[in-house]
Amino acid sequence: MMKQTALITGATSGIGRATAHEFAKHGIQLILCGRRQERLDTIEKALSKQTDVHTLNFDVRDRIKTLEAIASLPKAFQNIDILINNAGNAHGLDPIQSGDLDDWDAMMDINVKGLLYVSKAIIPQMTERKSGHIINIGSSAGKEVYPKGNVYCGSKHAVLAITEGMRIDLNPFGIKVTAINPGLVETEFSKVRFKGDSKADNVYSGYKALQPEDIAEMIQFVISRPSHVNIADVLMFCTAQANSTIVNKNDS
Ligand code: NDP
Ligand code: 8X3
Repeated sequence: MMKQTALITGATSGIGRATAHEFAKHGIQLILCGRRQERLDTIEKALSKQTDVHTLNFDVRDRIKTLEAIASLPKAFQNIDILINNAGNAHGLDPIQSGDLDDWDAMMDINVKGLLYVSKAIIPQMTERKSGHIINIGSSAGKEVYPKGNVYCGSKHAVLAITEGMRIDLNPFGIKVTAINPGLVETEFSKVRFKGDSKADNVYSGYKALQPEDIAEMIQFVISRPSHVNIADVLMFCTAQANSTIVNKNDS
């Protein structure tokens, strides 16, 4: 079988980085994207023993830079079989009446519009080849709104609607489209949400949260199904979490 190529956004941390490690184990050629070049270099160094790696440094909010970066790929990395739209974060946790406009811009621009810009750059080659698999990292927050989640939840509901739209429109081309929707995963997510405030330390304490590797293993499962099988939508919680608001913090 020909070597597969995957492009992962948000590969410098958390779920994206764990997915890069998981894919490398399976010999999948990697295009790793993010804004922090030093981290991309470190991951490239670690994984290039297992597979071929190319890094792209761009901010998904910048549509020109996004399109230019993907257009700059060397020939050996141009045919992308798997797109992991993962870059994103929550910014702030405030009631709607006191939310910060910069936080709102960041969430809509990165989680929603950034996902669209990256997809726009890659979908045409998939429709041309009549193959490909797009995996959008949504969230349980895309299925259930929680207090003070307002705009982050809105951005992830949008990711789910866009995922369904992609699946419909790309259906004639045999392209698979999947949403993976995790609950609480212990990454840098809460550090970013709380802008370095120590509130972030409490989010994953008192129970065993999902680890980024748990999501990466699910992604590997999803991409390795036979060609007639598409896992359309996955909701994943740690055992201690029942929904967006109920977490049993006494189970550890
Ligand atoms: P991390 O903060 O650990 O990773 C976020 C990644 O996104 C980083 O690699 C970061 O790279 C990248 N990123 C952020 N902003 C931009 C930008 N403007 N341009 C390019 N890349 C960007 O968080 P997670 O791994 O947890 O988050 C990954 C995805 O999973 C997100 O979409 C998040 O919403 C989703 N998710 C997370 C959950 C959780 O509980 N952790 C649960 C459900 C979903 P860099 O800063 O180098 O650009
Ligand atoms: C991340 C999970 O519950 O913090 O999307 O929104 S949550």
